[in-house]
Amino acid sequence: MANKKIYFAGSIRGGRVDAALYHRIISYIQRTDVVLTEHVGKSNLNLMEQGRERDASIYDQDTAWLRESDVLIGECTCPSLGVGYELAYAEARGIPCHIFYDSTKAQLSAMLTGNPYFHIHPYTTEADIYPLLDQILNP
Ligand code: 6IA
Repeated sequence: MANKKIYFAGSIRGGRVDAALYHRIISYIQRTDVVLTEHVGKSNLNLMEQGRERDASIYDQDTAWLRESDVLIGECTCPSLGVGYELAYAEARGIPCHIFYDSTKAQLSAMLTGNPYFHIHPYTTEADIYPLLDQILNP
């Protein structure tokens, strides 16, 4: 299926150490498919809490995008409460979830690795990610 809708999940307030990597993964997916959450890879995000009303609109938009997505792809090397929440939200709605993390830098939560619902892809170099994305996007 061409033009899948991909929900890319990556840390925002959990820390932006991997923001450039998110950007590269998003650009790669966009060569063939649609990324609903392009902003996750942007370098100049405002990370500050902006009040419950602004955050409520972020929550409403993101959960709407999750419900319309075909696949969730999460980069989970940098732990993020929001990404963990999104994974559980997607699982509850039967949306396939693929989790990537650099196993030389991080250990994933047992709440993810212990759940057979999730497709988990530990990698040791960024180059490993792209052929796996090809398989996910063009099964
Ligand atoms: O707990 P975190 O902030 O690390 O959660 C990150 C995840 O939550 C990402 O995968 C996003 O989908 C979602 N998320 C968290 N904050 C935002 C956000 N903030 N905008 C959109 N999605 C978010 C405002 C930044 C902005 C002005 C573009």
